Amino acid sequence: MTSSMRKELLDIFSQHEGEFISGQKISNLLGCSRTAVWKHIEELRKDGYELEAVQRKGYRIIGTPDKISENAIRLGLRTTKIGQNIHYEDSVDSTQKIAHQLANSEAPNGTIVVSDEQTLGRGRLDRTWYSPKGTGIWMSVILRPNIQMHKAPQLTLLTAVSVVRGIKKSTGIECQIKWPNDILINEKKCVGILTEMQADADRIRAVIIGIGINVNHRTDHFPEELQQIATSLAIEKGEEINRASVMQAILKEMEDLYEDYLKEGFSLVKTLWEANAVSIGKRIRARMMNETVEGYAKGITGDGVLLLETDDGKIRQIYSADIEIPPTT
Ligand code: BTX
Repeated sequence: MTSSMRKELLDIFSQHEGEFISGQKISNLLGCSRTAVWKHIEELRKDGYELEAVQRKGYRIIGTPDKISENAIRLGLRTTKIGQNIHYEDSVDSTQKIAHQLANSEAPNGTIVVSDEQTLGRGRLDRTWYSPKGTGIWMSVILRPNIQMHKAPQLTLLTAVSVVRGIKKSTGIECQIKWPNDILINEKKCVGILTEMQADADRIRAVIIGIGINVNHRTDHFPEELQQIATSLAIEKGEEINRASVMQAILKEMEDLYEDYLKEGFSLVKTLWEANAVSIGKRIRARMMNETVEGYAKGITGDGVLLLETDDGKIRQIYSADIEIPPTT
């Protein structure tokens, strides 16, 4: 079966999710014989899709393989912009790098770059992000918001909220956000978010949001230095998780929240973010480039800046830092 035929067939199933579609209807839509339809269905089964076939009703998909190919992401994706243009590769150095190139060549708002593996996944401040093959979600989303440049960090917080809500909806797992960009489960890091920008002097051309999610890693999959601090959705849930469904749920949350944000501003994101943040109301230590400050995390400003009350009662605005929650004595 050609890949375009497979895509068309998956599109048909996607448009009728959960319903049976008769072999005759599929043959009409694809413009091929009933025998050819049967062969295409067998090909999908070989690809790992579980199809139920019932006489006089037809076929329906009841299980999808844990693949994050373009087709797998598309089947069941309920967005209209974010994720509609998918750039997928089996292996890349960093999806951020490709997304920057695509953003430079006019890729539309909502384009996503996804890979099954990253050989040089990037974290903040030139740190590395461990992104082995077949286990995680490694993706970059290109947005082209018409907002003032200083507001771009709000999109990191918007993404964190979307990821937490998408993971909850697709797996039932509750995550917490640690300002500004870590997502933790039981105090271990499961997701990292990296926001970068392409801008002219006074205008954002593109915001490129990298999202890395440990999905099906077992503890011994992580390098030793990460085993105590990192976790995956599968470790926390105790079962393998379908990466495409998690990705689809996140993209849907992100699109809905992004539309609200562009219309109404930051207030909904702020409320949802604070409701899911682990550090707010707690004593924290903020490690910055040149100093470390301790105090109580009071909340975030409308611009997504962290407010920290130090022991002498002063409020510090923290723009960029690594946050630790010191053990209580
Ligand atoms: P960060 O700088 O906050 O976190 C990086 C730190 O997290 C590392 O120094 C290491 O201690 C730890 N770490 C590395 N890999 C993992 C992992 N898989 N799980 C848990 N902890 C880890 C966070 O940066 C931003 C990461 C963004 C990753 C995405 S993936 C798609 C996109 N492409 C790309 O190159 N980066 C982004």
